[in-house]
Amino acid sequence: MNPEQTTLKHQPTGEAPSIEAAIVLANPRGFCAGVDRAIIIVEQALDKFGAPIYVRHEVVHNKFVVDELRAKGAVFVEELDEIPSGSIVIFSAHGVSKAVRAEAESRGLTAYDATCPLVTKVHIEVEKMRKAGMEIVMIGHKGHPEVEGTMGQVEQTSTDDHQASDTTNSTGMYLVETPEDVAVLTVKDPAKLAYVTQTTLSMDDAALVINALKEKFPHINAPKSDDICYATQNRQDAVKIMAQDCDLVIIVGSPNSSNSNRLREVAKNQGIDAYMVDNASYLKPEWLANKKKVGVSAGASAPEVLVKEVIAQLQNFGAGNVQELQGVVESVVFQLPKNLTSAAKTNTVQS
Ligand code: 10G
Ligand code: SF4
Repeated sequence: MNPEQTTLKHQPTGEAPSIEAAIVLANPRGFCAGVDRAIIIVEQALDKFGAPIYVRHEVVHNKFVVDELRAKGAVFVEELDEIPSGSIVIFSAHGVSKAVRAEAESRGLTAYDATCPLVTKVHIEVEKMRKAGMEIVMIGHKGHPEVEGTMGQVEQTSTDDHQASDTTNSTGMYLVETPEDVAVLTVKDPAKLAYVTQTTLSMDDAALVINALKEKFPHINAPKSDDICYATQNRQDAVKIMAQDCDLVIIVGSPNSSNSNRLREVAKNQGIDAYMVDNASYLKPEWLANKKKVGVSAGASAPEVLVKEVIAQLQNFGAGNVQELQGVVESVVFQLPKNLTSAAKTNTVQS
């Protein structure tokens, strides 16, 4: 983006802050490779097969993205029994349990998988660990779809009526969120234990939980490579650096976006005001009062167009020039699912 364009276009019209605050933009911010891929999958499915295309759960946790796809013909559902047999379904970027995959098949649905490959990597890890006879502690947020999907990679026994998001179940997986959860955790055999994490956790909070696990279970096996993904790490690092020089931080992201919430916390933990907004209409002019530097970033599911609108609104409130910070350049690109790219187009218009 060209920061100059943004600064030239907007004249202050709102309640002016008492000091003109400069704006700094974090880098990297916004869409990660998994979100890019997931949106393209829905768009390509719509293009190839026509509407309706069913999507299990919000493909990514962003209202703007979901509304745009809905307008193009995507139908978002929470459960597969809302989908007519024979339809097309796309699994969200957060991943699904094995039970959901099996249900899609038994309901006669054609599934295209928008699960981020870095989430799939954790799924494979879980399967291997279980096959090696280990119990697994998952560090994650209860009720989040990624946690349900990852916990659901191991089979439940027929007598097990727990939900995949329960903190413990007979699958040999345990869910913990905090060091306090670790303190009360009991496992079958501490010598055969491993852990995995949700990909979008706060790196600092996860480190505390991992330390607690290592202290309590010194033989616990760590994942081969970090489960917290590159995009989460880069965005948190960038906000941390940016926030050191700011007295206000705005994160663009929807309320249900876990990684966006974590970015707001990272800024807040630096002892400054930090707010998360779904779009520019949520900004309040009084947030800028007496602020000298406003940092702006966006969660991995928040489109850049919303960042531009937030900058424009901050400038309407009286904020000044935009400075874009330098950061890690990301070049990760994921391939689309083979069954989608090889599928023949059926959405042909009859003449
Ligand atoms: O941060 P969460 O997991 O809530 O998801 P999101 O859709 O807001 O951002 C993209 C991240 C994922 C798809 C989870 S791997
Ligand atoms: Fe994939 Fe990370 Fe993006 Fe999640 S946040 S979709 S794991 S790249």
